[in-house]
Amino acid sequence: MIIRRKPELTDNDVTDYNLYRQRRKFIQSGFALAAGAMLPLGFDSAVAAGVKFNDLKESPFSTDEELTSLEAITSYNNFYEFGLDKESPAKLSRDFKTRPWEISVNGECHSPMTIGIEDILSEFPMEERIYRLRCVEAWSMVIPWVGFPLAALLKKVEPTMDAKYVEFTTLVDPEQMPGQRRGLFGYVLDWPYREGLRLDEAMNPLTLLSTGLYGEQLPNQNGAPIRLVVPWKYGFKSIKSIVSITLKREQPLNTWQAQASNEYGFYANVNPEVDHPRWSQARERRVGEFLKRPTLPFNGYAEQVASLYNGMDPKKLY
Ligand SMILES: Nc1nc2c(c(=O)[nH]1)N[C@H]1C(S)=C(S)[C@@H](COP(=O)(O)O)O[C@H]1N2
Ligand SMILES: [Mo]
Repeated sequence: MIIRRKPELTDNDVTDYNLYRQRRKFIQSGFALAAGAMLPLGFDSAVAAGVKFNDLKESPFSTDEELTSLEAITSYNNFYEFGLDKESPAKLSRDFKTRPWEISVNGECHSPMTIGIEDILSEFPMEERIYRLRCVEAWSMVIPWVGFPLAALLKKVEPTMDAKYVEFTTLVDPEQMPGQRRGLFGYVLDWPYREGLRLDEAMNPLTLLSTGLYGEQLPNQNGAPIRLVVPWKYGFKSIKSIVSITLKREQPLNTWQAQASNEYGFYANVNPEVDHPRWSQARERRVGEFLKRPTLPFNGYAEQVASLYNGMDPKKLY
């Protein structure tokens, strides 16, 4: 499959995308004929050029908040394999090869498998889900992800009774990922980047494996060809460019926890009341906005996920 490079979009295109979404909602609400009659000719062709995924299901879990611009989502990134600042990933991941790509799903399961990205794209119906992403650094974005529930993939491998956790790892390839070359940035994580979820968190319908955003395949800097999105947790849990998913008996150690266990824990649920040791988590800056806004418990997803943590020490859940 040919991967097109992301065309440069303007503010105008973002507006178009918002219109495109509104129109699709309208059509789905049963007014297709009326909508067809009312919309100006040429509207479709004005936006369709940038849309790679067809037949996207729209998700009931989406927020209707205003989208962060594609420009911001693809130029302000955390992806340490491609550099330590926010601008480097877009530049240094430009030639990153995401085809062929395989993910191994293994560990405590009855039917382990290795599946290629093309099979993932054709086997799992893709949805558009508009989620907030909240970074521990106190900024946030609203991103129209394309993806499918992680639960659908995990069910395929049939977890055993002993599977209690899921571990994810990112590709290791220092040739392609300059951040993995010792010494180049003077600061190196213990690669591969690793993340973990409890099995019930992984099976929660909000937990998404994402293969795209803004209707197109994922840009490299956002974790192509496939990354995790766990909207009620800090952004570092949403691991990019995944090559393996392992069902485990024991709680896995994630990269940031291993790096600085005084600052990062396993659960990393967004909690405005528990400060990061070096700064407050009470407020956040939506990228593109000037004034900060209050941060919501569980990033606004408390209704769906707070019950996963009943009876647990809330201080442990940051
Ligand atoms: N492999 C890998 N995944 C990663 C990271 C990383 O450095 N490497 N950074 C994390 C952090 S801290 C955040 S906030 C999100 C950012 O995702 P975005 O660039 O798509 O906004 O990716 C997460 N996933
Ligand atoms: Mo982050």
